Amino acid sequence: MGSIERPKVMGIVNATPDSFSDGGRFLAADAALAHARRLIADGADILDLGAESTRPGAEPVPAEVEIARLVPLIQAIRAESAVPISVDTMKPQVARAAMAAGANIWNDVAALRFSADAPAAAAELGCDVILMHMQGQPRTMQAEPHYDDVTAEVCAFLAERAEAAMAAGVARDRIWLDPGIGFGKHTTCHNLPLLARLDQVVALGLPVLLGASRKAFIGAVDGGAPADQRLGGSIAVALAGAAAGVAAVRVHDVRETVQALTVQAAIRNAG
Ligand code: HH2
Repeated sequence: MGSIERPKVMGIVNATPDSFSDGGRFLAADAALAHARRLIADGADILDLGAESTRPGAEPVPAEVEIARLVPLIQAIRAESAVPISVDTMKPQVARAAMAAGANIWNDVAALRFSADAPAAAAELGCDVILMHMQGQPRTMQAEPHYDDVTAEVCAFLAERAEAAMAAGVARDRIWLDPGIGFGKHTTCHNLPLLARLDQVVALGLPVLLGASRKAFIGAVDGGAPADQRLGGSIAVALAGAAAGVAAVRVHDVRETVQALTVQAAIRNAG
């Protein structure tokens, strides 16, 4: 038997400014590049750059603003590193600009559904595409999520979106799937059963990305721990994902996650 490899670690880089003043924007761009450098040094296998928050209730960001935040950052990272870059956007025009600037992966939490042009754009770009499950729309998705069988419904959705992408011309070996932890899912009633049956998502036969870092269900399980105190829970989910066979995890705390997954793989390989 060959040795078990750990999942790839995708580090999250937020390119969303807190302030809309020019000074704030400049500082935000600088801070995003510094953060990207830090995550590369910490061992990130992939960087995921986002310029539009998908948090419930977050305001949409126009495409030009997303492009203005992302393109200079991608160029600056590319000038010093060959690390694969993914871009977290629902807009084809942003994906096009990002790939032209040197990004490699389109991370679409809308799974190519929110723009009629999206499937054809993904095919034309020829980049890797992450198709994520979400019930509803980002602004309202946490209002009243409902499932009869969350895992079966997420799997059926992902299989359908992969078929739609391939029908539009996206190559099968470019497609990743993501169960969309926290996207239109009740904190514990939906996220926990889905995580318990992640092997069913993996069994769809395409690489799976798992994004659970610091999400609300961890706080719900651990007595209301705030987002900055969810590292232990985030690592627990990454380890569970690795045991279920996910290909990659999307995390804030790259160094700690790489270490946990490396030790887990070393133990499994010694057995
Ligand atoms: N989660 C968030 C954003 N993008 N993309 C994928 N593919 N999978 C995810 O689970 C995912 C994602 C959630 O982001 P949010 O909690 O709003 O903030 P952050 O970007 O800091 O994680």
